Amino acid sequence: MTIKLYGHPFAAFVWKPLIAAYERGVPFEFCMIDADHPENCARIVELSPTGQFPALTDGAREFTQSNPVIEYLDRIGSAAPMIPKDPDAALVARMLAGVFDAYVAEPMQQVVAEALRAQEQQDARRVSEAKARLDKAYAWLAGRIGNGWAGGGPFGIADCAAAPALFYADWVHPIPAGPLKTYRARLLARPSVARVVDEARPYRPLFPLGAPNRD
Ligand SMILES: N[C@@H](CCC(=O)N[C@@H](CS)C(=O)NCC(=O)O)C(=O)O
Repeated sequence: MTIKLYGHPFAAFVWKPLIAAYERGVPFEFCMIDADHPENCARIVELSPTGQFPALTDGAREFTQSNPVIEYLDRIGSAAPMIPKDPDAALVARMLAGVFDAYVAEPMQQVVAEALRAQEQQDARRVSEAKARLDKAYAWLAGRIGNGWAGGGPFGIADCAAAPALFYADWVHPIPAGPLKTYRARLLARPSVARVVDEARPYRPLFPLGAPNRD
């Protein structure tokens, strides 16, 4: 059975299962969501309540939401899992993945979403509120990130969430120098993360704020 992963290579939440699949050597077929693939666009509407991606199918099994998709990939193959086996470590890993999703990736998406609107429809207050949320998240995370991976153990689901969240958040609202910025650099040096960054590179002209000339 072929695992199919639906998404777009530039999409932050799609990077998460891509990184997990590359980490664990899971083979899959990438189903591109764009105007050239109307069949995939029709399928994602069935798979996801809002048509947002990623989604994954494996025969009759269908999942959307990046974190459950990563958890499903843990069942395939024998490489180290993205969710630690230890229950306490697993809870911390899921918690941190949720923090990166809700408090870094989502405010980052809000800033980008405003930039995608026509100028007269842009909501400056929403942008400043999103940036204030990012500042709080940066400070909280900087106090918790050490010299290794997010959960303090091996690379895992929290790092899969952190990589795209911090990558794009730094573009919209730079992360101050310190442990979080250093962690972002550490993530970018990880081969699975470097691979998704490279695969997304051709799509940088889609970034509405003008992609900076750096990773
Ligand atoms: N909570 C979802 C978030 C998914 C999400 O925001 N996906 C974005 C791409 S990063 C999307 O589908 N954007 C296209 C759209 O909203 O139409 C998850 O964890 O998968």
